[in-house]
Amino acid sequence: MLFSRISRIQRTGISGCRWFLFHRPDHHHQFFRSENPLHPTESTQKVLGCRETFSRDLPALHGFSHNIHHQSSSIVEQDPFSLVADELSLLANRLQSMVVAEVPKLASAAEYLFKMGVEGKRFRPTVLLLMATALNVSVPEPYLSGPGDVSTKELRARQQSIAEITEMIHVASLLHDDVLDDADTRRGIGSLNFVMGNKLAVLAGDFLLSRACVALAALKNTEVVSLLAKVVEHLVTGETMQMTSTSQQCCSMEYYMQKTYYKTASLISNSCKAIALLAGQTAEVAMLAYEYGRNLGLAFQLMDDILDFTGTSASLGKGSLSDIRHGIITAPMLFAMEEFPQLHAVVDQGFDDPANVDLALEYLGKSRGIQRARELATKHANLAAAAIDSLPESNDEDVRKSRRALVDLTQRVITRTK
Ligand code: GRG
Repeated sequence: MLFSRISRIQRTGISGCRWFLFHRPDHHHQFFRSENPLHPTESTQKVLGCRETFSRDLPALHGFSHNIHHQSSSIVEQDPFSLVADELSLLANRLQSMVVAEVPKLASAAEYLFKMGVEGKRFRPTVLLLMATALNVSVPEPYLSGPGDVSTKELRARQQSIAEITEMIHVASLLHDDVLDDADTRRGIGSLNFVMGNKLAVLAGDFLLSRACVALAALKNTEVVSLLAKVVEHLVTGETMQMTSTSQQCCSMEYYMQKTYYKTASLISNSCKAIALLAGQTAEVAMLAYEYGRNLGLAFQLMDDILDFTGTSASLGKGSLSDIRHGIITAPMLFAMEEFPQLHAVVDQGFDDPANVDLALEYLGKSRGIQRARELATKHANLAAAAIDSLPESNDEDVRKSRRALVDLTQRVITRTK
């Protein structure tokens, strides 16, 4: 039998045509309507300064297998989230208290996405708290800052503060994003702009951002302040790149990866680096922390973009196919375009006409776009795991456990369904 199972999605296109997504045993995905043979294709992309070749086959992925990152240290005895569960609930309480505002309407707007039940996956704080423990290794002599050294407890509190700041910046960006996208849901509930209007949603985002700035300033570490200030610039740059892209930029993998770094990976990568800097770690260790976050963030967004095609709107908390319907061209479609250059003309026409959405999906179904995007996500997940494996050795069981959890997260990111 050609197809192993019918996917979760069974969709009626806007134009009225019915779409079924099949998962095939060979991991090709196919939107039902065509079974055309697939053509090998190869393209070279420049991603964030390094040239990489993405080919139909995998050897081009710099020797990184697309299979699960196998190594002795990746045996996971505990769910990564449960390892930091106590600290995550402290963080939830602290976030609630940090967004208390003088004006009641602003307070209720600002705490909207911090309420129990709509707190999101807490993916970023989990990574950062695990990273804090993973880097809990002695710092070489020249890096010790002398009498000003903070106690272990104080250091942990400062690193927890980075996790809180990161989550506040993240939620602020979600609030602004929903206004820009005119979204009516977020995390399965009405978006703040939908419930309270655009003006209050923008102000609530600004308020969260300002509270994050206050907390950041309190750390009195200018390097960390400038890292996170840069992140906010990147968020705005990435969003603007997406909003203003020309049709040539829309079809460029390099542009897409740069935008993806700005919109998603910069926050987690620079926050990971901040965790290392606060611990007084060496530049090399800080860079490995950054590389872990960068590659994890890229893998995370690539999967998000795949799930926008393959997931259900219930599990994503937003309408499926929302990217393409908003004219946002992501990795699966970019890879499909390499196999079917005719797609360029469809993209150029835009997706206001639902028939164009259906046509693009038809090409995507015939292509290896979903599979190649998945392979790229896997490559970045493996690079993230490799960064953890390159950290200085430690015999401390907590450190090792957190590192295994960070490696485990790289695999969870690429196997997640929501
Ligand atoms: C106000 C800082 C600020 C920025 C304004 C609008 C904008 C500029 C940037 C948008 C950035 C953005 C929303 C990027 C998408 C990032 C992303 C992958 C969000 C989804 O993250 P999840 O799945 O969400 O972790 P949960 O709900 O689980 O927290």
